[in-house]
Amino acid sequence: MHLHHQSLQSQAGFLETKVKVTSPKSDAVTRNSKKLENYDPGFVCRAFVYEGFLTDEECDHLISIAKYELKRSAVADNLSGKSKLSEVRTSSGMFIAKAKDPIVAGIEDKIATWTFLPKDNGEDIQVLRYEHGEKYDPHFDYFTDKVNIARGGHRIATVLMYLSDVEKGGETVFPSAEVPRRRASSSDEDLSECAKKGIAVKPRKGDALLFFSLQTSAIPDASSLHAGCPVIEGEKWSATKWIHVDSFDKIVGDSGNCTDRNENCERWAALGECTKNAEYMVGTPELPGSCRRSCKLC
Ligand SMILES: O=C(O)CCC(=O)C(=O)O
Repeated sequence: MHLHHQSLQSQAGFLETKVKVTSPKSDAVTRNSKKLENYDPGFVCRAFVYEGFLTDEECDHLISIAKYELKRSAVADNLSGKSKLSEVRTSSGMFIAKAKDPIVAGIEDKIATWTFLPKDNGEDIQVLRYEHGEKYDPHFDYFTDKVNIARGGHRIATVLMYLSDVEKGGETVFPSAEVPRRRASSSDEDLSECAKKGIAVKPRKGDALLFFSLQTSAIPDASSLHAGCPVIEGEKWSATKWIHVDSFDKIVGDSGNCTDRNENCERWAALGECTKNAEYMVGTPELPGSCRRSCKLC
């Protein structure tokens, strides 16, 4: 896991980039795009911070929609996939329906532009409030249960938008992330002890963090383990957009034979079997095939 900072020069263009890496040893590096030309060619970025991704108005708007609807946050049970309350996650939150209003739709457009991932693949934005001492312990955003993967497949990426500054604590930390090899040292006294246990991002109103939970080969990336550190002073507001590998909006009903009847369907479909072996994979309306879901017929 490497962390890049990007700054928004204009809403339309993301060309000018700045890289800032905050390390466990409290080092911080800022590189401009020129210096990046000499950067390690084997370098693979899996996390990015976009400075000023949201305007103050967008941040305040999300908070104003959420603030009277908050409920204690839940986590998904690893085996059953069912939602449950847990001391692992003590924030409060709520979901805002996709494209609820023009401002929300505009934020979703920006996320799609930044991530190159379709809007359909995203879940509703979840707004979270962390009060003093509240946190989210280290976890992965990809699922290990079958229930949650059924809709849209694995979560591939997360965009975490900070809607407020936090006086102390509340950082997002990646405890298993690889520390970049080349960096200058300078201290960052501001980080909490929790944040010093990994590569950390300090919440700043309007900034957004994008990280990938799957490797480029589509297998889960263990270095994406991350946590929301306890808030020590102040209050933290954030908004999360989880993005899946496939459409989260597509209705997968029990009816209409929209199912895979073989666990290899997805792999076969990726190998082109939906066309090469259409009789088995797709079938006909009278005699539906075995991999209609993976062949994207529904
Ligand atoms: O609030 C944070 O910094 C982390 C939130 C998080 O891990 C999540 O929403 O998946």
